[in-house]
Amino acid sequence: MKYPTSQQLFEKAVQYIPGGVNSPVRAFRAVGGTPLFIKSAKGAYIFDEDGNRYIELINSWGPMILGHAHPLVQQAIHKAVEDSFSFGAPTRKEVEMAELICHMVPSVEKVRMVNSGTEACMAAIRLARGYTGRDKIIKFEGCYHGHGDSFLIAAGSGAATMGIPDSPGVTQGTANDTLTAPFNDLNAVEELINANEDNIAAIIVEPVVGNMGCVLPEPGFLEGLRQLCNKHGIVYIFDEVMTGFRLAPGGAQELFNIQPDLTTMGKIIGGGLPVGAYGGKKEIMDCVSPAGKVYQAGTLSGNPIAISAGLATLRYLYEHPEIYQQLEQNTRRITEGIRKALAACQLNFTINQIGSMYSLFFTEKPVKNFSDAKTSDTQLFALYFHEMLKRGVYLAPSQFESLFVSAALSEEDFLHLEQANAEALAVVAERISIMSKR
Ligand code: KE4
Repeated sequence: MKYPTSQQLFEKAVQYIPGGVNSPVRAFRAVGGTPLFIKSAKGAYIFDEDGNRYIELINSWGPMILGHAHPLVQQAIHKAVEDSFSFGAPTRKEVEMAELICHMVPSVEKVRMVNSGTEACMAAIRLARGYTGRDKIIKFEGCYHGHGDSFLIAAGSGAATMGIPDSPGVTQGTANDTLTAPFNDLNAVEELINANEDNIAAIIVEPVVGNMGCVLPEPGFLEGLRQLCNKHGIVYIFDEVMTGFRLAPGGAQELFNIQPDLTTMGKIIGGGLPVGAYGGKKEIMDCVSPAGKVYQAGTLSGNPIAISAGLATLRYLYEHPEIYQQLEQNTRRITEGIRKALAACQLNFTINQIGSMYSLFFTEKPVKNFSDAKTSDTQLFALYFHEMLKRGVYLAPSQFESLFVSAALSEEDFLHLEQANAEALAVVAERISIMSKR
């Protein structure tokens, strides 16, 4: 039987699904061409419906830190399905998951499981508002905290990729309660606080940003936000949906030694299945229903299959902390190869990297906030993206996304990546040379 190709599937998909995809950034709108329809994945590789194999540097936007279909995670899922799929009642596994998260992330004294990072972030700001009795929140331009209305203001990730950082459908009333500042700009935050004294419930930040591409906090920035939150009674929320359990067993807050009041989590804690979570100080979390009055609920929250996949993943990371050094080395190996290729082509583009996250920005400026990131040449990025795809490497189809390196890459994969980057960036350099002669 001849199976439909990605092209045929996409032509059909657009008849039934908006834009043919169930999440916008997958549509290749920013890079052009037909999105790949993925058939399977294993370790460091994904396989599309046309029988092509790619080395994978998206890893489902973060969850597949161990690589795809890790045997331990697979076994945990297979075992869990034997006991049926969903009960809508408390289970032993949810207690084990909560205990493990609290152990790995000490600032989290209590935690509530939900089904996505969006849910976790929506719940966290509702909780901050309920706890403080205040209305406004501060977020940062280019940061993305899911598609909750309050966050689709100057949002990064797919919203930035699609050129709609401020989405239609978000009411002015909602937008009025979301204040924004440039990432890494403490003065701008202080000005917002002074202009809205005693009415700011929370500051929510990606401690390392993934959603404008990978952007690191400047020294003192995260600590400065901590001090401002202490001084003004503001709830400090680390959105660690991406960085949690990726940058260290305890996430970015372990790496930077900062204690937020609340942390939102997702991706890795589901091991590839739909899981989110929010947690933090007992005093704040005990305001969540039914312990307190801040309402939040979910039919599939704590789903036993998803929790089993997440538990297997987290337990492996907890029991093998050496993996984080390996991930850092793997990622530096890739970025060093890119630096070599850029130098060989006399290109001076910017690379940001931390742990197993990195981005190559097609700009010569340092990238420390969203304005810097937007100086990138997205046309050159699109050319690079497709040149890498041709060479069997699957990158995020947007300049405004971080890449995620898994532990599954082999020596052969590193050599392949180095060669592909050298060739793809030579094509980019050639294009620049042609353009400059016009
Ligand atoms: P989800 O609702 O997509 O599980 O999580 C939302 C979210 C919250 N916070 C951060 C820091 C995030 O990165 C995300 C989601 N990340 C994007 C990738 N940039 C998900 C990919 C997509 O939207 O398809």
